[in-house]
Amino acid sequence: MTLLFACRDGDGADWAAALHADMPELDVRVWPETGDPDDISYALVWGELAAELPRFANLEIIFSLGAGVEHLLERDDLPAGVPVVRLVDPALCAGKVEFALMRLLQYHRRMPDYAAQQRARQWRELAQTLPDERRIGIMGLGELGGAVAGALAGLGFDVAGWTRSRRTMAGVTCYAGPDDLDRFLNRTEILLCLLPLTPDTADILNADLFAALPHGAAVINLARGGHVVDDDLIAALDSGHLSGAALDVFRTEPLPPDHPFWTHERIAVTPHIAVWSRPRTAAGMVCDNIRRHRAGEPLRHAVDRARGY
Ligand code: NDP
Ligand code: OXD
Repeated sequence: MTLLFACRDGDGADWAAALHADMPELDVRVWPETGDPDDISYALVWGELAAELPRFANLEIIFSLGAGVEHLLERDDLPAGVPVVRLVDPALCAGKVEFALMRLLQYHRRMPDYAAQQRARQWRELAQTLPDERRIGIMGLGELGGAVAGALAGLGFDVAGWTRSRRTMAGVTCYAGPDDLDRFLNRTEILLCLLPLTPDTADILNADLFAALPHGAAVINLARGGHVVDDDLIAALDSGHLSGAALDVFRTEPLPPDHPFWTHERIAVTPHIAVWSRPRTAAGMVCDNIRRHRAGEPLRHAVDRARGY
């Protein structure tokens, strides 16, 4: 029973130790030390190393080393018929809530405006909005978006969410599908994107979507760079329609040095650090699924390949 850990920047030794601690009988190999490719029954993989997967003829489960799976599903050489499981890690979820709240509260409390005032040595009190008057919209109410929505509702914000299928959630106004999108956007002053990247959601943060937001809205993208049409975002900020954008993810990562996002005064850039999956909290989910698989039980957090998430 052999698992290959394949991630260029990941800490293979820490992952191997955490997987062993939970499942001592698991033989863990760390890429590029794969040994005989036919031994590999499980792969825990991230990024471009997904290109290696067709080499392993006896794969039984492909685990994504992150919550997102587009790095796997977008490949046309992904081994057919092998289940794909994504990482759902309580610490990853908590970290996402923490980072999202930090960004949302910065816009809610007008921190970018105060930063501009500081640069101009200006002492001026700006109007404050109470949480129940602040309309926040979250695209995606899954593991991550749902947790952020719950935390915001707990703080008393006026929260709405937009999903593919219709949902109900206490304290959150729920919208679903393309027909509801404009109504959801029209009421959203701070928009947070936590959608998976799929053919339906690629380029969704575009000129039409920005135009449907109220004047002065801010946009936060903590999902994938492929959701944003970069030029449309810059145009919406330069026209003054959007007041700001906070971006953690980009079409090309690292963000190229000459990309205009770096220097735009209304854009906050972070280098895809909203949250990381950690071996101590995430290895258990991988081992649990291997046990389930061996016992013939359904896997948890398996991805629907056709749906794309
Ligand atoms: P989930 O699969 O749990 O949730 C996805 C949500 O998006 C669901 O609510 C789903 O709707 C909704 N959705 C999917 N497609 C559509 C659509 N076409 N229209 C409307 N809603 C849609 O994902 P997670 O919450 O775990 O993760 C979301 C994404 O966050 C990941 O795919 C990843 O790309 C990104 N991420 C980024 C990180 C970072 O550090 N920047 C870290 C971790 C994740 P429904 O409820 O109807 O299924
Ligand atoms: C993820 C990520 O998908 O870190 O987990 O981007």
